Amino acid sequence: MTTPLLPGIASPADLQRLSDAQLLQLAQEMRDELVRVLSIRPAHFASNLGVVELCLALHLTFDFTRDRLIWDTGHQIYPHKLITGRYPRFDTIRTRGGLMGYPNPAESPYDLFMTGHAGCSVSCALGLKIGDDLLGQSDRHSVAVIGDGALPSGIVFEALNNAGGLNKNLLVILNDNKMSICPRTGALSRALDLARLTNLYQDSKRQVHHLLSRVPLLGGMANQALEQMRDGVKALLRGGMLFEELGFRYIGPIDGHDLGGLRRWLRDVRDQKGPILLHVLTEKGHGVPQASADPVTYHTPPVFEKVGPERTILSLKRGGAKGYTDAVSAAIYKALQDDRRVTVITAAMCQGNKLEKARADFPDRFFDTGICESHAVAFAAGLAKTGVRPIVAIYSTFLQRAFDQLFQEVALQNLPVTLCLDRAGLTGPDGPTHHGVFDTPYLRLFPNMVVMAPGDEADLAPMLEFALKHNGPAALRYPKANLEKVERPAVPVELGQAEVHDWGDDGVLLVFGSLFPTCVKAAEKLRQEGLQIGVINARFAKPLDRTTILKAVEELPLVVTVEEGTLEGGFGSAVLEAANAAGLDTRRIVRLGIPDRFIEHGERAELLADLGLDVNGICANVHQARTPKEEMARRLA
Ligand SMILES: Cc1ncc(C[n+]2csc(CCOP(=O)(O)OP(=O)(O)O)c2C)c(N)n1
Repeated sequence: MTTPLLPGIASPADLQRLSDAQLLQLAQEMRDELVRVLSIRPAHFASNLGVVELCLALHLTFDFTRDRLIWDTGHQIYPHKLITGRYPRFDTIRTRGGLMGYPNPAESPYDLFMTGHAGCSVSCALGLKIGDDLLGQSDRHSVAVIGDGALPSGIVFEALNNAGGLNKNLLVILNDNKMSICPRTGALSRALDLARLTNLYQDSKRQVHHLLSRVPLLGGMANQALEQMRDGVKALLRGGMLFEELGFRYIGPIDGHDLGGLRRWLRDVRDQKGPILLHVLTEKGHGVPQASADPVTYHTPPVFEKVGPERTILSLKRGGAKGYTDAVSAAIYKALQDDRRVTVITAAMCQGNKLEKARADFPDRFFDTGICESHAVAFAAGLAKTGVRPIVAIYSTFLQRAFDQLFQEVALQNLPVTLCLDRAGLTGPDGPTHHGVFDTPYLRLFPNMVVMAPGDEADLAPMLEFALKHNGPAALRYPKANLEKVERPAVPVELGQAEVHDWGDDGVLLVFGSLFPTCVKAAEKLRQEGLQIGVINARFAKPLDRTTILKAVEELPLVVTVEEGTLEGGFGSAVLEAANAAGLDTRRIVRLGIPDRFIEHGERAELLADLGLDVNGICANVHQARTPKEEMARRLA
């Protein structure tokens, strides 16, 4: 039996003493470790399997204690974690207190930025390069690795344009596996396919260019024929020409699973001058047959059973309970059925938003823009202007990339764009890059914008219906959580109207969105403890139901606002502002929500409990809020 090598890799320096055969063994072991750990925990899988050789080749060629490496998005960083001293803790990945599923500078100096949003690698790598140069450290190399899914993000082209213009030494590695999460979309994907087809390697390309440059510019027919030939050959090289025109030297495509070849190419480009784009072809899910055959499912598969050394997966264990995403996807489907004007737009998250059925059945009214959130929102504005009713189905955290489009193209024009904000709240194991906790403040900033949150499953469909009828922009935010329902008579959704679930003499929980069922349970518990605390399902953060809310602040001894979002400028702030503007005593208002710090990763329920946003936490907060200040001071003394 061969001795395992992975446990002996404490840092990339240890790779240097391995033979070629041992490096291949190590690649196998890294894949085995990915399969072992990720079979028991949902996480990014196929993308990581695909970059094992690329990761090894990069660390063998560069010294990232000085050189700079940015993995775009960061979801494919697991092999990098395995060989940068984190193998012993790899078991803990994506659990509370354990390793993060994305780059994290607090874990390792080999991770430069904490990222999880796509498209920033080239900009950051360029900034690093120029900063190092300015500080007299121009020997440091800068490398960005970006997937073909992330490549079409607008910011990437802003960075390529800037880098090509500055003509700095920058290496961009295009990790082309033909996939985003779903199959990639857009014209750029065709250009990359073409580059794949030509399959010309750098040497032969150089020869062709050399030959072409020597074609003399003759007059008449001969010249015409030669020019046509030149255009024909150039057309063959078209996949890379896009980058060449942006000032990059395009090299490739090369095989991303041939470790020896990768190392040779990287050594070659490492010492060349100017911006270079190295096109590397990889297979998403490489080494696990089911994952490479179905990379969409295996992008982030549920827990699975595996057997044998061939890494054959026996079965996927899918979760049973339905979530908010399911209910919204069903409501969107129904809206598409009911109204020919309804369209749905996703920025590369068709699978995450469960829109596959809409994509299949309404191909002319379904649009996947790729990872281009800002475009998706402005595009929706264009659609809305014509009379079409666009729904942008988007994760709360990714909508941040479209802040200015929300302002100008949507809110300023008062266009009826419906924003369905999935994963609004604490998203769990993805952590700070993915928690959707900032949308309420950044949406409620803008005049014309309606900001809603369903209190439970029953609110969802009526809220979407309301948004589609409303003559202006409207957003609804809902969590990454199983559906919950508070049994009660239906109360129609009306603009700026809260739903009074019950009124309590001792105070009220005024809740915006996902924690409504939790608040109902907390109120029951408080009742058993002798307190009459009511619950109001606020439904709207903008416009606020001033009548109901100000009445509560005026008449009740305590109003506790509750939201699964940041307290900085959130729903609670809106309530404080309204009460203050009405000249009411705001000391009766207590706000519960996410404090002003980035929240780590962990299960949503764990994080909510940590933050005092579960039943016990809310009850404790109510008791504390009722304790007179003098009594608190005495207890603390
Ligand atoms: C701004 C932003 N939008 C959407 C996502 C969700 N997302 C994570 S990975 C991914 C696909 C990335 O594809 P690619 O860059 O080709 O990497 P691959 O997984 O194929 O290796 C998407 C859409 C994200 N992380 N960031």
